[in-house]
This record gives sequence, structure tokens and C-alpha cells, in this order.
Amino acid sequence: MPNSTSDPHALKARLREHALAEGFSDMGICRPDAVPALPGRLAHFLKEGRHGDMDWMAERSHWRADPSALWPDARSVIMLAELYTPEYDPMETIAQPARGAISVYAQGKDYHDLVKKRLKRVGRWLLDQRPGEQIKVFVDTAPVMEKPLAEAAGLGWQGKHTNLLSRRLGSWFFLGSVFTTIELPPDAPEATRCGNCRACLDACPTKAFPAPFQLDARRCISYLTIEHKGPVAPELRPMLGNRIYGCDDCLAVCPWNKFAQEASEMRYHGPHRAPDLAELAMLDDAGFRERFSGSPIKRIGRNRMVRNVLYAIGNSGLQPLRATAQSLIDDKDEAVADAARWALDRLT
Ligand code: B12
Ligand code: SF4
Ligand code: SF4
Repeated sequence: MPNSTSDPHALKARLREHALAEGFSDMGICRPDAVPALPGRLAHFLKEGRHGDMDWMAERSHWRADPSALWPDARSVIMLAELYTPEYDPMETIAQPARGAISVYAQGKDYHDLVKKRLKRVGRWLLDQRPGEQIKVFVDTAPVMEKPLAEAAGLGWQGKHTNLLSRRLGSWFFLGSVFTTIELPPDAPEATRCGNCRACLDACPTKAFPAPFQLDARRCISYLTIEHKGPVAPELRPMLGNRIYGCDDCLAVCPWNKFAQEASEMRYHGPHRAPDLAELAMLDDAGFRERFSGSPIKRIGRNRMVRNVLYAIGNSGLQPLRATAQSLIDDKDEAVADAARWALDRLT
């Protein structure tokens, strides 16, 4: 009778138990080369320029599109899901013009840190069972296409909004991966279960989907508020509404979220849900860093945040916010000054 570390099925079952005990909500496994369509789909996305100024997507695209090229010794990719389900309807904030809407994933502690620590603990446990083997853990920032790999590993399917969703979990979850040299039994991929639904496509404020299952990041509010440097194109600014960091609309309307499970990690439910716009606009660099310490928001810096806040002020229709915009029209940052002038114009 094989023991639990030499029998790959028994090892996988224990690994799953361990990952769930660590706080992950689901786990699935695929081979590194499980998605042969990846290079073509990524190439199409890049050729159309849909990555905008996220140059890092094109830079290591040969690795991104092919996990076997990224790490030729890897035999299995273990994909893990970590829930951050909101405790309220995120669309409520969109109707509060004096406040900024911050997307649910960024309201508390930075998931990069929390998920990575958990991934490392899971990876270390695995290595303890199989000394001499190797692992590498990735979350978000590595050249790895996490959603299609998670789909291949049976965690769920990529919806028409391109995010991964699951019958059991809904769509409010992060993804992370443990690549390993250990050969573990793969899971069967999940089927696409969007059917005729197109709620996410219709809900998108900027019409960022050129086709179902495809996103043009250049129009996505998440890209515009978090990744895009410099001024946002004037024709897109009114569509941002009061969304100042990311956007949740396409997730929030998905009917599968009726079945969403609660998050077990409470540190994702943090203080940055719907901050006062006038107060945020007045932050200097030090004030910004202090306020958003430990949050993923810190990465965008004061200038981009204040730029976003000024677009939201311009969209607010609230005359008392004119004074705030006025005070920033000579800001040292050109995009901030430009946004302040735009907001003043809109409020006239
Ligand atoms: C770049 C990036 C972005 C960019 C671009 C998003 C995008 N859809 O490409 C921007 C900044 C816009 C963004 C926004 C968001 N992101 Co993001 N992002 C990433 C990142 C770093 C890479 C994604 C990527 O590879 N894109 C390239 C495109 C080509 O790949 P793809 O989206 O998988 O596209 C597939 C389809 O287009 C499909 N396809 C193409 N043509 C066709 C044709 C047919 C017929 C079919 C069926 C399919 C198909 O094939 C592609 C490959 O499967 C990942 C982390 C990672 N390393 O994977 C996080 C990640 C995808 N983001 C995440 C999140 C949470 C978000 C936001 C919800 C955040 C927010 N609230 O603001 C939004 C959601 C916006 C949206 N609708 O996608 C999570 C998603 C978790 C999940 N459950 O899916 C990830 C996985 C981060 C993480 N580790 O948890 N993101
Ligand atoms: S995150 Fe917002 S802007 Fe981006 S695709 Fe979804 S609904 Fe559209
Ligand atoms: S809203 Fe509808 S189309 Fe979009 S991902 Fe959810 S089920 Fe699929």
C-alpha cells in the first residue's frame, strides 16, 4: 500500500486539506501546458494594443503565454482561490457623489502580501512531504496568466467579463499559484456557464468589451484609474462617475454571485470603502502614504489618486466642490492640474 507522500492522489488530497485549512477556498491542479490557445490569445490582445501602456505585459509575453517556458522543470500548477466577498452591495457607493468608490478588493490589506504568505506556507508543507523537489509561488505580478490556468485546473470558468467565476464561490476571489516539479494528478476543466446572460457586458460604464470574453483594457476603469499614467482621455472621464480606484460593476451584476461564499479573511474588509472626495483631494505625498499604508492603493501614489478624485468631483454635480477643484488648478503635477481645470469646467 503506497504511503500518503508517494501516492500522488493521496498527496493531492492532503495538500487540498492543508490549503483549505490555511484559508484558501478552493484548489485545482493542471499541467503547465494545459492551455494551448494561450499564446494566440495573448498575441491577439497585444497586437490590438489592448494592454495600453502596461508595457510589462508585452515584455515577457513568451513566458506569460507559456508556463512551460517560464519554468521548464515545472510538472504541475496548483491554482488556489482566496475569497474577498464584500459584506454590502458595492453599487451603493456609486450613488453617493460626494464620496469616491474604491473597488472591493482594495479596501483592506494588500492581497499580494496575504495571499503570497499563504501560498508560501502551502508550498513549504508540500516540500516537507517531498524533500528534494522544488516550488515557485506566484500571485498577480509574475508573467503568468492566472485565469486560464485556474479554468484549466477546474476552479471555475472565465466569464464574458474575462474574470474567473465559480458555481460554488461566485466571482469575488483572488487567484494565486504554486508551480512545482512534483507530478500531481490534474483536475478536469470546468465548463463555461454564462449561457445567454450578458449582464456584465451591458453593465460596463465604458463599454470596454469588444466581444464577449475579451476586454480592451484601455477602456476599463480599473486600468484607467490604477494603471494609466497621465491624463485620461476627456471623452472617457464622464463615464468614470465617482470610481476613483478600480471598478466592480461587471462583477457586482453577475447572477452567480447570489451563491457567493463569505470571505474568511476579514482583513480584506478595510477602512477604504467610500472616502470623502474633498478630504482625499487635499492629501499631499506624505499624507497619502500614511493613509494608504499596507493597502494596494499606495502603489498609485498621490498624484494619480488626486487626478482620479478630481474626475469624480467633476462628475459629482456638487457646486460646493468647486472650491476644492479651484485650489488644485496650479498643482505641480500636470495631470492633476489638468483634471482640476476639467472638474471646474464641468461644475460651471
Ligand atoms: C493585466 C490585468 C488586469 C488589466 C487587464 C484585465 C484583463 N482582463 O486582461 C486591468 C487593469 C484592466 C485589470 C482589471 C481587473 N482585474 Co486584473 N489582472 C491582470 C493580470 C495581471 C493579467 C491578466 C491577463 O493576463 N490579461 C491578458 C488577457 C489576454 O488574458 P485574459 O484576461 O485571461 O484573456 C482571456 C480572454 O480574453 C480569452 N479570450 C480571448 N479571445 C477569446 C475568444 C473566445 C471565443 C474565448 C472563449 C476566449 C477568448 O483568452 C484570454 C486567455 O484565456 C491578472 C493577474 C495574472 N497574472 O494573471 C490580474 C487579475 C486577472 N485581475 C484580477 C482582478 C480582481 C481585477 C479587477 C476585478 C479589479 C478591480 N475591481 O478593479 C478588474 C476586472 C476587470 C475585468 N473585467 O477584467 C484578478 C481576477 C481574479 C478572478 N477571480 O478572475 C487577477 C487574476 C489578479 C489575482 N491574482 O487575483 N486587471
Ligand atoms: S471593471 Fe468596470 S470598466 Fe472594467 S470591464 Fe468591468 S465594468 Fe467595465
Ligand atoms: S454576468 Fe452573466 S455573462 Fe457575465 S460572467 Fe456573470 S454569468 Fe457570465
